[in-house]
Amino acid sequence: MSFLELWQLRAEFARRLSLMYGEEVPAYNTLVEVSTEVNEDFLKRKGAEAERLGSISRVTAERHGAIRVGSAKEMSQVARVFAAFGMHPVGFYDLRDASKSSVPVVSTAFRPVDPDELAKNPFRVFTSMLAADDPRFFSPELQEQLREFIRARTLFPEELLELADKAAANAGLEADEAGRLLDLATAAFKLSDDPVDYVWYKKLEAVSAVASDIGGVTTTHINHLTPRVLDIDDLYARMEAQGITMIDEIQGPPRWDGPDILLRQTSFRALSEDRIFRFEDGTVAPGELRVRFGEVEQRGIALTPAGRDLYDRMVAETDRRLAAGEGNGVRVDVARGVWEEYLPRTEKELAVQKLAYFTYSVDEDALNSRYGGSLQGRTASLDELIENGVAVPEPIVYEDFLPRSAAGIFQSNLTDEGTRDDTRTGTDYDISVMSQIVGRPVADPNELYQRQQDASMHALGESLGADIT
Ligand code: OOG
Ligand code: NI
Repeated sequence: MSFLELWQLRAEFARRLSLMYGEEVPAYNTLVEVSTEVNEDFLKRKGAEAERLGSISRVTAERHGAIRVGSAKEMSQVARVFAAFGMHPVGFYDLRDASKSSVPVVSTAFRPVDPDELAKNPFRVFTSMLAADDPRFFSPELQEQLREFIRARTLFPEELLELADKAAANAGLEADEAGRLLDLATAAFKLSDDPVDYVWYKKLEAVSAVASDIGGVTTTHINHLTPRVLDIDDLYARMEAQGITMIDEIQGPPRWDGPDILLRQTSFRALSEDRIFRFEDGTVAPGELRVRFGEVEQRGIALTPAGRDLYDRMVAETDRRLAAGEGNGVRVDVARGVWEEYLPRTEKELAVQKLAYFTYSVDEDALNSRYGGSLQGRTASLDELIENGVAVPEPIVYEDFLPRSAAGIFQSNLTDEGTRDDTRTGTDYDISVMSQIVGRPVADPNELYQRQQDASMHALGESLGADIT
């Protein structure tokens, strides 16, 4: 019998979810096919440079999923499930205020945290919890009904949770138990054909389509599964050429001829799906719901807090210029102008200005020509080594999400704004509250990137025998 390690379980979990979602939402299969073509063509065009932000095998297999749960208890359970796949909570996102529409959720993402694990398989899941206690969205009566409805359902059977704990404790499972874990975990995210209580669903939908998707049904499901591409503009054009209407814009940074930073995403609305409704008089009839969609993303370099501040200022400046009527109201054109003014045009400059995270390798030729082949016992600044070409910065990829894009993605999925009473004060959530909810510490993404960069600087010093300042 063979033993499967967590990364093998994770890769198989991602593969099974992908197969299942492709059956449920056929447009997803088209998206994956087009993504694969885009990546192959990019590799042909760019050669080795194409793989600077991840090997082609990693990128081609790479997906993120999105799921939504209804309570702290469900959040802590899903955390146990993901731990069995080596996926841990990273980052806190509050989407309640990030959107014009009513999006009553707070979120984290479960993902591998070690660079080696990410390289083996980077599957991650953006996981949102309904803020069912937020009085801006839910009246006291509705809060109580929601709590009751969610308390009465079981998203994750006990057998799944126990197997998941065992996998996490033993860093893997034997093949037969692994198979069972994968069956149960995949099934937990399948779109259910249980009847949907029409009146209850519509009551929640009046507040927010996100609330009804989470609290209006007795199960959870994958909301979308997102492949990664190396050229999202190319993908966008090819999908439109296939007759699939994408949302108006690519979210996040614009295309420009400097380094790709953070994350660019776009999406299309999936078709309605058949569901069964149960009406007040007890009759049951088929109907349709349209809650899922297709999304695709391109990932860039992770920014330091200073880089992120700059990014936020660039976004604010883009908003300001748009509001002032510049660029004919085309956001990406305005943003490109802002990027060209504010952001360094090379990775090297991003590294020297400490705006983004990098690991470093040694260029032996530069070491020979600049320092006679050795820096043994000497002191050198990292800036000097970067400028001289001895320390070559390699970008650390952004593995997380952007709240504004996430809100945009939620929003592109809604036809109705929903309701929100802003005269009331919302409930407080932050990363430490989220840690309590999840039942384990939610990591700060910047700490993970910083740790990776520090380890690389340390290794650089060791290999050069130099003291790097
Ligand atoms: C999650 C939306 C956020 C992303 O990629 O930013 C997201 C959801 O719709 O549940 O997936
Ligand atoms: Ni997404």
